[in-house]
Amino acid sequence: MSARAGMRAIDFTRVTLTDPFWAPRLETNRRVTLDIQYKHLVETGRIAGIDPEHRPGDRSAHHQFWDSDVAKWIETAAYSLAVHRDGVLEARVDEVIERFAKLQRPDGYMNSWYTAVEPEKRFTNLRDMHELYCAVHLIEAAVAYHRATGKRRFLDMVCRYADLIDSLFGAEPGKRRGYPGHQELELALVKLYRATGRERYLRLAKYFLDERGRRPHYFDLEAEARGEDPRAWRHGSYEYNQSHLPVREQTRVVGHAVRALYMYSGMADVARETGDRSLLEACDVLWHNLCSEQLFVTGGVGQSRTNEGFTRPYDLPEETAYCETCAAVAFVFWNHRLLQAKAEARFADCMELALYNGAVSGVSLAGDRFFYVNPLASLGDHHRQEWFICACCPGNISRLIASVGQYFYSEADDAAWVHLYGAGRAELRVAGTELVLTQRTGYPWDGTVVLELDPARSAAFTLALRIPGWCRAPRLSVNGEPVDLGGRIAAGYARIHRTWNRGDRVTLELPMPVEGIYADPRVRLANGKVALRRGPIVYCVEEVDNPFTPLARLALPRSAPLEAVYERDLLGGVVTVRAEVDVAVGREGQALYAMDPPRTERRTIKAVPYAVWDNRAPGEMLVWLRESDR
Ligand code: FUB
Ligand code: ZN
Repeated sequence: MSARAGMRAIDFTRVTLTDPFWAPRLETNRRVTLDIQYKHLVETGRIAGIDPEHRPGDRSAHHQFWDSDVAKWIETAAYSLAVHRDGVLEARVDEVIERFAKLQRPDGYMNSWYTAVEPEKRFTNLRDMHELYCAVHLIEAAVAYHRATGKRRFLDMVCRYADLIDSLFGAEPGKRRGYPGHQELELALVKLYRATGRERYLRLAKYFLDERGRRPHYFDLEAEARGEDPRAWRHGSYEYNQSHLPVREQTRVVGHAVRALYMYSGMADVARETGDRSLLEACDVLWHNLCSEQLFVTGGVGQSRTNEGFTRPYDLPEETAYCETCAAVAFVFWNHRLLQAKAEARFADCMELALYNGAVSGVSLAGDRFFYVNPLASLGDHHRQEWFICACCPGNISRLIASVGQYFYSEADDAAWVHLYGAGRAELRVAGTELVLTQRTGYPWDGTVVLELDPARSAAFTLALRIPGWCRAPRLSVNGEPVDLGGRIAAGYARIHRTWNRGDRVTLELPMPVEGIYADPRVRLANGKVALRRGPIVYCVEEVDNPFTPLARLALPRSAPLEAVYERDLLGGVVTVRAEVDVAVGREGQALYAMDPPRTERRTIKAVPYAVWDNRAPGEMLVWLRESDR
């Protein structure tokens, strides 16, 4: 089998999850989140705001990217409808689509802000105004809805809009050489191309990437045409939206994290469709730069609130970590795409890290509250909220959860790839036959995975099983016969090539002791500290379990045994970690500073998965624990 062997992503509808982690979240997403998101869209005026007559000219009653919030809800609804028919939900979506149909102008244009509020200013400020970003989400929603229901109406509407955009922007004479100020249209156009087969959408996606960062700079010209001084832009450098350089020359991750990661995802998509290796090579350099210098231990991305994005190498703060939910979601998107392109488990490792930690922390267990910002420490004042004025994150985490099955497997002509583990069933097509792959496992709480293969007919192919980067001592057996993994693992996947028959059974054991994780010493704030991880799950301590604040008082001895305990009734059923720690004791009545160190007392701490923090009594939270030498 070749290194990549034509790995193809699969549709999430071919995967049914019955695991203890995602299955309940899928259910909650469908039953609760979709409904309450719709309620917020209605109550905040976002649905009414689609109406072209909606308070024309009244800025205060509208927001420039409301359309995207509504569209992400449609996309989530579509994913849900694809696997769970629901006439009420479908009728609700159809009604919203009809509102967009009424909004759409005869030339195809479809944007509520510029129709109701600033009709004379269409496409005059791509840099700031999210006009093309709103188009993205309409396209993604329409593609998903068409796929789920077979209905063409919305898809045809967005095609007309994309055709208009294509007629206006491009390198051809007479077109404007603009590109999105908030990237993502690149990846949406590839989706539209795949859904329709129309090459013009792929060409346009490629154009947007090729054009970005060229001189003269489009955003300068556009600002001057508006009578503005481009140098007065509040974000200063074009690093903010990654248009400071042509995309193939970018080697460092800079600027707004969500913009960057959507753009890198689009680069991977266009590379895949066009065979343009230079885009993939640029992605590789950027990925390495991000993962070796600026990735949080939770899979969160983007350190700073100021630019909602990247700062400096090894600047990975705790309390002030921004880690927008959307950025973790986009990081999953990007890794998934690079994984298909390169078939290397490092991308699946990152995908898993973000999925189980820094992305899914974005929604409460009840499915009704959301984090925009996902810090690694809290003094007790950071909580999920019902909704936001800038509500990009709720719809992003819900669309990710609703389609999470796609991240588990890929297929190729001669191989079935398993990237993630979790109880459930997948329908794949390999070596010319249908293959039902069933996983029996308690993952992520237990590392034993039994895979049953049911090919429609016996067939020779490779079963490629990811050996997670966190696992030190994997073991494998086929039909009870131990398999020596030495020499079988390539790029992080154990590859078993044989003729597979109905009922064949592979057992993969991924021992998951609780481990201490240490940061590169250049990460200033993590020096002398340790984070706890078990399998794919990163832990934190919360005040509600450990009532000795400030939690910074505790120190985990390096030699302390770390005990994992499954608690069925806690936080939906999780493995917690217990350890004995030293807690510095306050010296009431004494001076602020003294010549003697404080006394310490031994206490037992309990750590819970980071993803589920802030689901109980509010209080302090900490990921990085001080470590002592004892
Ligand atoms: O600007 C649109 C979205 O809102 C971005 O992706 C998020 O970072 C937030 O700024
Ligand atoms: Zn967001």
